[in-house]
Amino acid sequence: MNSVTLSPKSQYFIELENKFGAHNYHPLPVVLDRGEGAFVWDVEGKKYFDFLSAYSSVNQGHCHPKIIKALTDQAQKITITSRAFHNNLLGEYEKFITNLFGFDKVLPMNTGVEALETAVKLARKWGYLKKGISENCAKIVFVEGNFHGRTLAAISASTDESSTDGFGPFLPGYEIIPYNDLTALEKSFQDKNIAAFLFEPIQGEAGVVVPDEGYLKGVRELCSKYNVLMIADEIQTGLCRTGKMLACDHENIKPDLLMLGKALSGGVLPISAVLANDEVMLCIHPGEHGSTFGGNPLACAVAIASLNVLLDEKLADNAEKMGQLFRARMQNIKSPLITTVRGKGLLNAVVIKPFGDNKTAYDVCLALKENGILAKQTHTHIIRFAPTLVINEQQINEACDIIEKTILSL
Ligand code: IF1
Repeated sequence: MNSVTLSPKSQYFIELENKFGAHNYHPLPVVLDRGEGAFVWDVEGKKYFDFLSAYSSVNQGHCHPKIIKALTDQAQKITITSRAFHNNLLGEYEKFITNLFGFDKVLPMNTGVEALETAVKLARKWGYLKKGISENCAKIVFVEGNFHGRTLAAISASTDESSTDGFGPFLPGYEIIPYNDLTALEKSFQDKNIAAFLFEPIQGEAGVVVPDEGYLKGVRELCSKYNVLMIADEIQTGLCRTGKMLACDHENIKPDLLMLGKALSGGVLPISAVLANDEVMLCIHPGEHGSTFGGNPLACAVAIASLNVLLDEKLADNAEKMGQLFRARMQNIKSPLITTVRGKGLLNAVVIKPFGDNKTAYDVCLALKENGILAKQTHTHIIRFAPTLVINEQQINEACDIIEKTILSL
C-alpha cells in the first residue's frame, strides 16, 4: 500500500524537496498549501482534517484571524529590537504570561528545544548557587522514552537510538530512570548532586504515554522533599491540549520550572518560554544566557494574541469534551486491529496490531490521507490523533466516521 499515485503538481514539489533539501524527514506524500481552522488543503485543492496540528503548534486552529492580525499589525511597526535595547511589548507580554501561569518571571526563547537548553542551564546554575552542589557536579534526572528536542543537550537524555545514533559524545550529568516510577525517582534523589527532574507530564513522542493517576502529585512531593527542581516540559501537553491549560493542572500541582512552546505562537512563528520564580530565575545574570530573537516584539504580540484565543474560546474545555467523544468513538470501532486507545483531552493515540503482510501504522496513515484525515504514526504501531482544539462536535464525529470506515476497510 506504500505506493500511491501523485498528481504531477504534487510530484513536482516533492521532487524539489528531495533534490535540494536534507533528507531528515520522511513526510506523508501530500503537499499542503492552505490551512484554516481545523482543516488544511493540498495543492490539488483536496481538503483534510488536520489530526496532527503541527505537533500541537496550531491548537488555536490554522491561521487564526486574531493571531494573524496581531502578526500583521506588529510586523508593520517593528519586528525585532534585540535585547540590547528595551521595547514596548516585552514587559507587557512578560507581565501577562507570568500572571497567567503564576510565576515571578519568564525567560523568552524561540524553539522548544531552546526552552530545554534554558531549563538545563537554569537548573545547573540553581544547583551551584542555591543547593550548594560542587562546580560541574550537577546532575539532572530524565525518564526513558523522553523527547525534548534535537540539540545535543536534548538528545543526551534520549533513550531512542534514532535520536542518538551517530551523534555522540553526549552531555555528562544526566541520569535516566523509568517513567511513571516514583520508587525509581526517590532512589535517584538520594544523590545530593541532583539539581532537577525534567519530564513530560504525558509523553508525546513515546506514543501518548499517560502516567498513573497520582504520579504528578508524587513527583511534586518528592522534588519538594529532596530539594530538587521539578521541571515540566509542557511544550506539547500545555496550552489546553490535554483538556486543561496545563497537563499539570489535572493533579493541581505546580512545577518549579514550566517549559512552553509550539502553540504559544498559534503556529505562526517559533516562540518558547521558561517560567520560574525569582529563587531560580535570578540565578542567571545579565550576559549569561539569551538569543537574538528571544523576546522580540513580533513574538510578544503574537504570543499575547495566541494565549488570549485559548482563554476567550475556552479551548481547554472544548479539548476535554471533544477528547472524551473521540476516545469513546475509537473504543467503539469493532476492529481486531485496534489494541489500545489512550490519551487526555485532544492528545490521543490508537495502538494497532500489525496487519496484512506486516502493514504498520504508516499504512493506516496513508489510507487515512486518501480519505481526508492527516495523522502521523509516532512509532511502528502507534497513531497519534491530535486535531486542532477548535474542532467542534459535528466535525469530530465526521472525522471519527472517516477513521472508523478506514480502519474497518483494512
Ligand atoms: C521533530 C517529535 C513531537 C516536544 C517536547 C520539546 C520539543 C518537542 C515535549 C522541542 C518537539 C516536535 C519536534 C518535531 C516533531 C515533534 C515531536 F515527534 F519529534 F517528538 F511533538 F512529539 N519538548 N516536538 O514534543 O521543540 O525544538 O521542535 O520546537 O523534531 O520532528 P522544538
